Formats: sequence, C-alpha cells, structure tokens
Amino acid sequence: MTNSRGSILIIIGVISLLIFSLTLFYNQLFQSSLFDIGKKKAYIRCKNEIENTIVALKKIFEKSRENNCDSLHDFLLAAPIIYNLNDVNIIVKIQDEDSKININQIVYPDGKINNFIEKSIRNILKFYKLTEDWGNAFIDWIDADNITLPGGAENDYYSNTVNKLLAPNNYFSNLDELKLLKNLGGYFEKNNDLYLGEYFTIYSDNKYNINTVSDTILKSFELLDNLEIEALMQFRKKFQIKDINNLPDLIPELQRKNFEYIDDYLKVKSDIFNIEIIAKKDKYIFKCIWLYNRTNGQTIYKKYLGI
Ligand SMILES: [Ca+2]
Repeated sequence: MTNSRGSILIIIGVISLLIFSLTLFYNQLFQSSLFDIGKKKAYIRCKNEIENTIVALKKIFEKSRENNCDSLHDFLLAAPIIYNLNDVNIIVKIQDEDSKININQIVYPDGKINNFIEKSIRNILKFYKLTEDWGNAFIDWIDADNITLPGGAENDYYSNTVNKLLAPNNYFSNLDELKLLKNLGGYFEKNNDLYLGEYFTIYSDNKYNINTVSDTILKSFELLDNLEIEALMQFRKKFQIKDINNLPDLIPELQRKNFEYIDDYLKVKSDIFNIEIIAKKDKYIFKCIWLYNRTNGQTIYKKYLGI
C-alpha cells in the first residue's frame, strides 16, 4: 500500500515537472516569436523608409551631377541629416570617397609598389602614432609573393591566426579586412575608436577632390607644406574651387612649383559617395551602407545591417 502510494507520488512529481518544463519552453518560444514579429515589423517599416531615402538622394545626386564642383558647403557632406519619416527616425551620413586614399592602389596590377600611396598610408599610420612599417602589411596582403616585408605578414603568420587564413595575395574586398592585418588588427581590437574609414577606401581613383579632401590627407602626400595647406583650407572655407589651374594665382601662399607636383592628383568633382542610412523604430535600429557612383548612376554596393 505504502509502496503504491509512493509510486503515485513519484509519477505525479514527474508529470508536474514535465508540465512545468513544457510551460517554460512554450513561454520562451512565444516570447521569442513575439520578439521576432516586433523586430520583423520594425525592419519592414525601416527598410521602406531607407529605400524612400535612397530614391530621394538619387534625385539630389542626379541634379548635382551638373554642378561645376562638389564642395562641403553645397553637398550634404558637412553634417549628418536627421529627420523623421512616418515614425521612423532617419540619420543620413554621406562621405566622399574621392577625399580618401585607395589602399588597393598601393600595389599596381603589375606588382610594382605605388610609392605615392605607400608614403601616404605610412604617414596616416604615423598620425595615429602607429608604426610606419605596418604599412608593409597592406603590401603583403595584396602582393603575389609570400616574402614577408618588415612589419608585414604572409602565410606563415595568417595560417596561425584564429581564423587560419591564407594570405589573400589579392586586393582588399572591404575595409573590415584591415582588422585582420598583422599588428593593425590587434590595435583595432584594443581601440574601438580607431576608424581608418575616414582616410582609406577601396573605391577612389587616386585623384582627390580639392574641395573635400582633409588637411590630414594633404599632409600625408608630403607635396605641400603646412603653410600652403592651411591657406588652401582657409580659401576653401570662403570659396568653392571650380578650377585647379588658377589656384596659385588666387592663393598667394601656394608655391606654383610645389603645386605642379600635386595638381595631377586633384579634381573638383567627386564620383563615388559612401552613404550610411540609420533607421530607428521603437527599440530597433537598422543600418544600410550604400556605395553610389554618381557619375554613371550605378549602385556599387548596398548592404543592410542589424537584421
Ligand atoms: Ca603577399
């Protein structure tokens, strides 16, 4: 009698535990699907408004194609644009890729080193107080050989990293790959605020828009002195530069001799823009990165993040 009562109690106990676990499981399932539904709804709304923003921006870009020049004043580049579209908060940040150094151009297609780009990259690293030789890691990443340059890295390094990569011996396919570079990658991990996207790109043509290029990048070329660069920056605050050739006449500090070294690298209009659109709905945030070539009206790249 006592035995069978004990068995019944055990069975009841097991059933209760089973019911309790099932309830917990269903609750969690229900909650997570609710979360998914909320997130999905927000994503649909945000994606909609991001796409509307892209349509509007394309019209602005198209209109500006006829401008004589692109400057920080007239062209959305100076500060983020913030607005609200049907309860979705939108932030648009636009960067001019033609104000940045194309890291892929450090190695010419025939394998030779582009000394101009190499020097500029080394100088940018120096501005961050990083070791200049880390610039060689850019070269080793791209060049076809597996000979390690000082400060660089090839297969023997990359195959022993957590990701067990091979040295790509090819061009960078995005800027995030900089985080995998020897030395520089470790520095990225320790310094969240290191943002080399301000200086580097993989899209520009080694001609820099004189209206938008930063003084830091001009300094990295080592072709103009600080006085000349400062005078250029001051001039640019007041006037849009529509013609490069007459600049030494307009800016007395600019030495014509020095300027003749740099003018081949300059232009007044930009081709490629990097647009970041952030959409916030309730507690959800989505981001779209859109690379746009205004000159031919083509989207180079579009990616949604936060999904
Ligand atoms: Ca290599």
